[in-house]
Amino acid sequence: MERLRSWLPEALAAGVAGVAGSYALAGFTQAFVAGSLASTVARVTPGIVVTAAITTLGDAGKLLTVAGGFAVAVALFATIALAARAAGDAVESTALPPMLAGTAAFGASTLLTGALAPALAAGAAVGATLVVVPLAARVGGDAPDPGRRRVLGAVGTALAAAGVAYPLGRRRTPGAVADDPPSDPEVRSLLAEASAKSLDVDGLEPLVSDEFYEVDINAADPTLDADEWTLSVTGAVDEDLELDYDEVTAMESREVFTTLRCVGESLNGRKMDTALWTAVPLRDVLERAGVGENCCVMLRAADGYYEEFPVAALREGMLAYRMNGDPLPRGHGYPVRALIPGHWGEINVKWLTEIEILAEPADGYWEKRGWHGTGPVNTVAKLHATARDGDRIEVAGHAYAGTRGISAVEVSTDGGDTWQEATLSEELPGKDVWRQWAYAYDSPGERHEVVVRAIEADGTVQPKERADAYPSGPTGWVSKELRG
Ligand SMILES: Nc1nc2c(c(=O)[nH]1)N[C@H]1C(S)=C(S)[C@@H](COP(=O)(O)O)O[C@H]1N2
Ligand SMILES: [Mo]
Repeated sequence: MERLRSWLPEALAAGVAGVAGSYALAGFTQAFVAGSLASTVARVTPGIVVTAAITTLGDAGKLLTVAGGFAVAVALFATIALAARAAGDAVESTALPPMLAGTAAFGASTLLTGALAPALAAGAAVGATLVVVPLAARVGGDAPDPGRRRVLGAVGTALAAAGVAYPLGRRRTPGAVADDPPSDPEVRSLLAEASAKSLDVDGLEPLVSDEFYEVDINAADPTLDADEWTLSVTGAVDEDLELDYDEVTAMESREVFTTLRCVGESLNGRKMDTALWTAVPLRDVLERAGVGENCCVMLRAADGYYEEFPVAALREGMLAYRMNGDPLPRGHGYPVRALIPGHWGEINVKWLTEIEILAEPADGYWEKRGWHGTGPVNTVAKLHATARDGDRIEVAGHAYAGTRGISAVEVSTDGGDTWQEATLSEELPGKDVWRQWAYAYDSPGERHEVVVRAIEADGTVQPKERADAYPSGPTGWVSKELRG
């Protein structure tokens, strides 16, 4: 026990160094042990916990899985270091522990990630720590007691490893592959149109989102190479098809404004955004494969994600490969994702690799976890901006009804007793795109409740009844209490 405690600082330093070594060569990708472990943590966590994390923690949930991945990775290497020390102690060898620990750390990393170079770096860092920490403890000969020297040596080694690895790994973390400004004249003019049509209210996001939300099951997103990527069409088809990136992008494309909304967001949440996508229609691809009268499709992706929904929705779908004129950012599905107009975000599968036509319905990733998020979106009018100018108050937000379209937004400033029509942003081209609304009024000089509701294109009023995100998406009118 006593000996175990004396080894602990060194073992933890080995844990940190191993993670640092792996990060230095992998960056934040699936080849990084902590990234791969974080994805595993997220996947084996019971659906109900994941659901709670999404609806209550939002983006903090993702941070939590990343932190979990780090903790498990450090603990793994630390345990390896402890076991190696114990083995060395048993045979009274000082050479054995670093070699044993390094080899075991290399083996474990390879098994977890399948990536050799980062695993080698992790192994080397763990092994080296078991050499360096005892040396450092000996050099610091003046410190009062050996226990203290061991802790100082361990902390110093861990900090040094992290300090060296951080900038190296950062450089290896792939980001967006942007080539701005957008060179395509049609993209430029459509983006200019969206910006001109955006209402100018303080704190209101424009019609094309500045920050597009991200939701997926990964701690570290897949890093795909467009040159190696392929999309296969399989299952109940006349003929299996395989398309590569050049074939997809050679098809006749169009620029479409499309809004995405996550079924797991809160009623007035921030997981609804709009971009201009460059996309090719799926209809022609499906025709070539001969999809016939089948009921359903399963889309599969490089991150192991899969979602099932009716073929009828797929026929209206698209393969998107550019976003606002740039290649799809990695976080949004590089190189190719599905866009399924009017449907919840979850079937807009990113990093798409396979379209499997099914003869029978099946459950997708989220449906196995109790969600019903494969259908059309619920209608919503959000209230995100409140601007004041003297006694004037202006409230504003976005309204979205999928392909049903928005014809009006109504605002009540007296808790729903009376209603006025808000100003709407001019429509953007496209059948599946949100609109902004804004409404200015004289402050009543006292606490009052602002309520907003959307009217669909055919006159249907957004349902008033409130429901939580789980399982079928949030419903109800957004309301906000404002002080005089
Ligand atoms: N491969 C893959 N595609 C995915 C997901 C995922 O986890 N993996 N998440 C889905 C969910 S739940 C949503 S809401 C949208 C979000 O798209 P965005 O991250 O581009 O905003 O992607 C969908 N596509
Ligand atoms: Mo989602």
